[in-house]
Amino acid sequence: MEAAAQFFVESPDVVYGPEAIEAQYEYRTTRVSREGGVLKVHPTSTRFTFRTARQVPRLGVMLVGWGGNNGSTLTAAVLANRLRLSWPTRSGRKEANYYGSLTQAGTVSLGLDAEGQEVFVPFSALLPMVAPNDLVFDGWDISSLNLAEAMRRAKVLDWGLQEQLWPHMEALRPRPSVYIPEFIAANQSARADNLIPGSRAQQLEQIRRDIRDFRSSAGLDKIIVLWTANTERFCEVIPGLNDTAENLLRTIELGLEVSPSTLFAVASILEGCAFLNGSPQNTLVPGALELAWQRRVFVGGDDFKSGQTKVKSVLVDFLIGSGLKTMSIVSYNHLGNNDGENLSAPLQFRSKEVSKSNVVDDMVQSNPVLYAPGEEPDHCVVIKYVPYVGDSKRALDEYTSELMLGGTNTLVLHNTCEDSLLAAPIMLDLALLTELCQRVSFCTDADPEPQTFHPVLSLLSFLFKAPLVPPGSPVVNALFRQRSCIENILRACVGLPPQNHMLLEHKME
Ligand code: NAI
Ligand code: DG6
Repeated sequence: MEAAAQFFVESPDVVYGPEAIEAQYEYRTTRVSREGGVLKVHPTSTRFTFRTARQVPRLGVMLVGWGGNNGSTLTAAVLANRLRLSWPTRSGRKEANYYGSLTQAGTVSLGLDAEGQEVFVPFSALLPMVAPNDLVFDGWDISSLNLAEAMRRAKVLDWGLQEQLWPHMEALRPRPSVYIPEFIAANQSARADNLIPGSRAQQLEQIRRDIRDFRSSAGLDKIIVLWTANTERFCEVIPGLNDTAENLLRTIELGLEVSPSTLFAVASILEGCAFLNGSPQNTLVPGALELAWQRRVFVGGDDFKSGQTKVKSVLVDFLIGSGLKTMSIVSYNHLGNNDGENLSAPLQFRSKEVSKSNVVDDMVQSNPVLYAPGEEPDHCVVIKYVPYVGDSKRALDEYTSELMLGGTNTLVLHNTCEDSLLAAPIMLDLALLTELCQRVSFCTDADPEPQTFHPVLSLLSFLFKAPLVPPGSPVVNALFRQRSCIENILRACVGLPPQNHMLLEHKME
C-alpha cells in the first residue's frame, strides 16, 4: 500500500494557522486511590491546547565522537540519501534509504476509509519535521581522521558506496575534543591525537565557542548535541562536586573531577542546545539535570536502544504480558569494532552491563500475579571483543519462562547485524524528534500559561536503553508502550484521539 504524504484534520478543534497548528485535546485518563484495601478508579478528563510551530528550522547536529563508527555511518547515510546514491553489491544494486528510522520508515494509521480499511501515513507526516537530508553535521573527536578516513576505518559500508562518498566526506574533519584517559579504556589512547588543551574551564569555553562557530558559519537556526563517543566509566555522584548546578559549575572552574561527556552536556546546556546521551554512563549527573531545568533546555538519555535490547523489550513484554513467568534472561554478545574494544575494559563494560540489565524492570513490576514483591528474573549480560567480526555484532539470548503445571519454555535467539547501521537511524530520530518537541507548547484550562515538555525529554524513551525520566515519573521500557507514547502525543498535537486498536466498527453486526 502506498503511504500518503500529507493530511489535514478537519475538525473545529484543529486550526492550521500560518505559523502554528493549534489543537484542542481532551486528555482522558484515570486516577486510582486505595481505600481500606479497595482500589477506587476515577476517570478524569483534562482539556489541553497544543500549539506546534509549523516553520522547521535549519538544524545542525554536532556529534561528540563524530569519527567513530556511528558518527561516520550517520553522516554517510544522510549524504547517500541526499545524493540519491546507489551502488552494486553481490546481491544486486542497493539504493540509499532510511530503514530503521521510526520517523522516516515507520508509519501510523490515521483511521478507516469508506471501505473500512486502515489508511497509513509515514510517521514523519504527523507534524512538520526537519527532513533528514537537510541536516548539517559537525562534531568533535579525539581522533583526527577526516570523515572519509573514519568511514574506511569503520568498515561498515560497502566499498562501492564508500568510493562515491569519499569526496563528500574528505573535507569533514572533527574538531579537537576533551580527552581524560581514566574515563575510557586504556586501549583507546593510540587514537587520541586531536585534543583541546588547557584547564577544564578553558575546555568548556572552547566547546561553547565551537558550538557558536558552527551556528554562525553554517547559518543555522538550531543545534542539537549528541554524545556518540566511547562509553565512559560511571562517575561518582558526590555532594558538593556534581549534585547541584552550582556545584558542578564550580567543579569545572576549579578543575576537579568531571567526565568529558558531562563537560559537553554542560557546554550544550549553557549554549541553549539540547543534549542527548547515546552511551550508558551517568553523564547527566544531578547537577547537569538541574542546569537543564534552570535553562529550560532539553536533555535525553541514556544509551541508544538498538538491537538486542529492543528485542528484549518486546519479547519480555510479550512473555510477561501473556502471563508467562520469565525466570532467566541470558544475553551474550560479541563484536569486533572499536566500541567492543573499549568495552573489553572492566569499568566501561560495567556501565554497559548496568544499562543492558535494567530494561525489564517495569514489565516485571507490572505483574504482581506472577512476581512477589522484590522478585525478579536472573539477568546476565556478557560482552566479548572479537576483532575479526568488526561491526557485525552477534547477539545470542536465552529466555527461560515457567509455564502452567511445572512446564518450562526456553527461547533462544541469534541476531547478527551491523551495529552502526542500527544505531545511525536511531540517532537521526533522536535529533528530529527532539527538534520537533522544541516547537510544541501546551496549556490546560486549569493552567492557561503556555509551557513546554519537561526538560528531561522522556518522550524519547523508545530510543534509549535506560530512559531518563523526570523525577517521580515511571520508567517505561516496554517497546510498544514507548512507541505509543510518541505516536499518541504527536496525534494529540493534531487533535486526534489516541490509537486504541479497538476497531469497534468491525465488531458490530
Ligand atoms: P566508536 O568507538 O567507533 O566511536 C566512538 C568515537 O568516540 C571514536 O571515534 C573515539 O575516538 C571518540 N571519542 C572517545 N572519547 C571521546 C571524547 N571524549 N570526545 C570526542 N570523541 C571521543 O563507537 P561507536 O560504535 O560509534 O559507538 C559509539 C557509542 O555509542 C558507544 O559508547 C557505544 O557503546 C554507544 N552505543 C552504540 C550502539 C550501536 O548499536 N552501535 C548502541 C548503543 C550505544
Ligand atoms: C555490545 O553490546 C556493544 C554495545 O555497544 C551494543 O552494541 C549496543 O549497546 C547495542 O546494544 P543493544 O542491546 O541495544 O543491541
